[in-house]
Amino acid sequence: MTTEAVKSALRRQEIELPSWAFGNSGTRFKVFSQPGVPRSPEEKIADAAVVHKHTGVAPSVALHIPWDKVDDYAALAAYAKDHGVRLGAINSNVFQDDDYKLGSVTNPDPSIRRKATDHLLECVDIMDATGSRDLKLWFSDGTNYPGQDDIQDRQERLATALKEVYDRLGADQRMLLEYKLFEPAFYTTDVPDWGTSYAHCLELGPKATVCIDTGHHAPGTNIEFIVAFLLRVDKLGAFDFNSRFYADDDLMVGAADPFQLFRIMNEIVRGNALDPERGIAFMLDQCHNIEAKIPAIIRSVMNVQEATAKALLVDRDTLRKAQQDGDVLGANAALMDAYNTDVRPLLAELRTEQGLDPDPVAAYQRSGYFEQITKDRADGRQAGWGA
Ligand code: LRH
Ligand code: MN
Ligand code: MN
Repeated sequence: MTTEAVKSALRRQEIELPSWAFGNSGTRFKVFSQPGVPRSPEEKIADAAVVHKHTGVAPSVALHIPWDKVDDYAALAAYAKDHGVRLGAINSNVFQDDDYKLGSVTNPDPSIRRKATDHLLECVDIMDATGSRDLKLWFSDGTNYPGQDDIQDRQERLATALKEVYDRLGADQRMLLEYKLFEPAFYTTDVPDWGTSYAHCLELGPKATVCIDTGHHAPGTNIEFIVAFLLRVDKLGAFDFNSRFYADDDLMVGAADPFQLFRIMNEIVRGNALDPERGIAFMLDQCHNIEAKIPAIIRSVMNVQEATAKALLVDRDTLRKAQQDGDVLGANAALMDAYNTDVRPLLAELRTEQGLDPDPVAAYQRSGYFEQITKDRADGRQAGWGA
């Protein structure tokens, strides 16, 4: 690919920001508060717009309901538009009510299953108002002890609820089914892996696809293989990007394992799946517990861009030839050459061409935005993970 072609692909790239990453967060031991943190969905959107302003590639914000509950979602979409961004995926939340102790859509109690499914349907109503394309579902449902509930019945209950919500989707709306190995359930989880998600999506139809959260696997899982498999069968819908050292750490994407991120983006480029037209949503799903949030999100966006630039630089002809010749070392070298390229000058040049500062973090630090929000948001209740 020529440098111009690489730049043009990078210019079209889009990365979606999670509203909740701008709120306070922590672990189950402590939630830390930071100065200037948003107090409302509008302020989260304003912060996301600042990330977009400095990077140029983050034009949408995902909402989490009810964390981002407002009376008028159409007005919230208009607010986003006024700030130069749009509302993205609607994330459902059926994991924080006392009612969901034994599960949401897989709960043994039909009235709780009804309540959970109604929430998912309400999220589709919200999508109608915001113009969002994607409904993202993640279920904390599972059990802690062998025998606690019937595993097969729970799969049946899950399929029933998914079908009801799937049937409610509009022509241009989609369902993303996210999986996670464990946590908060410790024995069984009802959607624990990509295979389970894929099987349910297949049963549902073309509007249901898998969401890969990079922090939701057993250690050592080959995520790029999952990407390759799902791309081939057109069932990859989205990523929740973040990085992890141990479990669902939700650290900045590219921080723990930039090589893994490159390998994932390499499959995306290989499968011609980078362009927004292809319909794969590249979202962040992170928590910035101890670091300043806005610059951490800018850094995360840049990390995705760097991995993408390296993947675009892979010499596909050389790689293909080496693969066909059985040249193991040559093929590996073709990949590593691209990975080991310093793409920061290329990205700085691209930003300058786009009228952006070549160093988005420095530009943000100089902008005075942090000082301003620290003053403006001194009073009132800050948004937190879970509120
Ligand atoms: C679950 C998860 C899911 C939720 C988000 C807050 O661990 O990754 O995507 O919606 O965290
Ligand atoms: Mn996630
Ligand atoms: Mn997670």
